[in-house]
Amino acid sequence: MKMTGSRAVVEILHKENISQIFGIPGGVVIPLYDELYKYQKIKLVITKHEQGAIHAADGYARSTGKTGVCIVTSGPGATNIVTGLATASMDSIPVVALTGQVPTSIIGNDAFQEADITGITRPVTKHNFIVKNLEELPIIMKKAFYIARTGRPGPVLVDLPRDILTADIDFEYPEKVTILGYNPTIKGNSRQIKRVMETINNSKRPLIYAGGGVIASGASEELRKFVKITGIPVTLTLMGLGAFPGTDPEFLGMLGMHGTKTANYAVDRCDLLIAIGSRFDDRITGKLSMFAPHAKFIHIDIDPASISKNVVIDVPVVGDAKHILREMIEIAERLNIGEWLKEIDQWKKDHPLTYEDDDVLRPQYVVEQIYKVTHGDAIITTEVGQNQMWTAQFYKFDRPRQLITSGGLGTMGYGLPAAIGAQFAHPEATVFDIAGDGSIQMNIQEMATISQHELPINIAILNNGYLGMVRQWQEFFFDKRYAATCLRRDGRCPGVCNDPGKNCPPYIPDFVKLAEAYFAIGMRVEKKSDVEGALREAVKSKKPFLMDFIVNPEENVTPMVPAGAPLHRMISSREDAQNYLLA
Ligand SMILES: Cc1ncc(C[n+]2csc(CCOP(=O)(O)OP(=O)(O)O)c2C)c(N)n1
Repeated sequence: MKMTGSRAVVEILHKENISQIFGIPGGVVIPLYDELYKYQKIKLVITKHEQGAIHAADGYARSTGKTGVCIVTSGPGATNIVTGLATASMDSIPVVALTGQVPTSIIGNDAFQEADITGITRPVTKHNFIVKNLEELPIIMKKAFYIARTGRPGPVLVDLPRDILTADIDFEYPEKVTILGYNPTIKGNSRQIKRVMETINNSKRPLIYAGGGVIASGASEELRKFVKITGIPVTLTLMGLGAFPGTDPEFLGMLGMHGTKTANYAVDRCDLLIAIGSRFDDRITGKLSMFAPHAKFIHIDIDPASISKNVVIDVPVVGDAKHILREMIEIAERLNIGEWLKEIDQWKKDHPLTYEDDDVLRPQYVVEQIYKVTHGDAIITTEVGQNQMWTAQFYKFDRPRQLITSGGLGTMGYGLPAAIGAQFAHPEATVFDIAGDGSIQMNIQEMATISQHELPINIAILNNGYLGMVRQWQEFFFDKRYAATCLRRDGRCPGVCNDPGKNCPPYIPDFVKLAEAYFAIGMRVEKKSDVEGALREAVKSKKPFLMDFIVNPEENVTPMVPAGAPLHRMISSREDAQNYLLA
């Protein structure tokens, strides 16, 4: 059928089952937005910043498992999504970003709003394309969606010059696509799987260390079954939280820099570490040469490039975690590891996650109350920093796709737009963005998107008046010099703060007034006894609701493994940090 390139793109989106798009229009993509307007069947959400659009598409993808889509204009529109592409890339999230481009005839002329976006984004996309010949449009789009969602998922960018969008094409969409050199392995090698099971059966102190790959492959149920049969304890990465129930007795908590002592001691002591859909990143391993020093390593991953990248693997299996776990379940049996489980139980008893239980309003308490009020059933997005770590520690995620957080890149400003994507995907769900007062300001403009669509998103700011996580590092490792981390209104701020929490001027901005300016409900909470009531009111309101929790300014995330230290070397205070530095 004859149609314009723009119309063809819209037809393709429909054929790819895309029902929701995020973006901001601009000169070169007007024809595409015009077709979307006429088409009506695809919901279009205009954010206030392109970074908001790509994070919303990413939040939509993480909360559903479907591919998220955003459409932005050329030049600044396109460059504004770079952080979002890198965020999705680091966490293996399927996103397709369509960018407008200046007409093919003037590419390279420094035309108005021209940016070489395929050049700029090559390192932060799984793949990218520019459509230079109209006939290639359908096959490139087919490849883009295929690459984004298969194998180890990731973001794909398609750059669409204006003349491609306006010219006529005899449109036909291919049913299938083959890409030379790209053929992800799904089924694991059966011999390797047998070796895995033999190695497991011969171990005395096995431990499963699972990550976001389990969620991406939809293998949570298989993981749970495998654990129920074998009795092997489980720890999860930040990206993996929810892949195994957070309330299950076999769960040891998150591992790594802010993991539980139990999980980190277990890694240190285990004789077999079974990595499933996780990639041994430095926040997990600590000092690489001392990571799991007594262990053999099994690694199950769809990405062959991840195997033996950071840690030499004894038994690798390349493939999809769901398929491989199913085969493992068929030959799995109960292990005789009572002594090991006893040791772990003792750590659990001796080292629970704690915080001071007094009259002070502490952020961990707020997260615990959010857990209580939402019955553990909310979709939670986070910003980055202490707020993110307290959420990971104190909200028990029982389901996959319940925690939506920027793990690999650690993108401040991610949580609010990601919450928009998640809420659109799950209109009935209770959605919270647990935020820091620094991060939330990086995409605060998306409050307008929330209000425009009357999304009942709950924003819980754990307001400590600092770029808290950086301040914590300054407290522990920089002699308490709070350089450039104070966010209060003062001649010296942001600058150097030596007077934390005492005689300080008010926080800036006034988040309650800001919420009101965006037609949301704003509430400041300063007392511990008011937390639960505020949360109940917010959830009940079913309206955009911002809570500004004024928490203890110098609260720290503990335990903490200092960067570069071995996992068992955890510290919990400035004093511990000093001893660590002196040792
Ligand atoms: C875009 C971006 N810039 C800088 C950083 C470095 N960084 C990591 S955590 C953090 C502080 C975050 O402060 P806030 O949002 O107030 O959260 P808190 O740690 O206080 O909970 C900073 C600046 C980052 N992760 N992302």
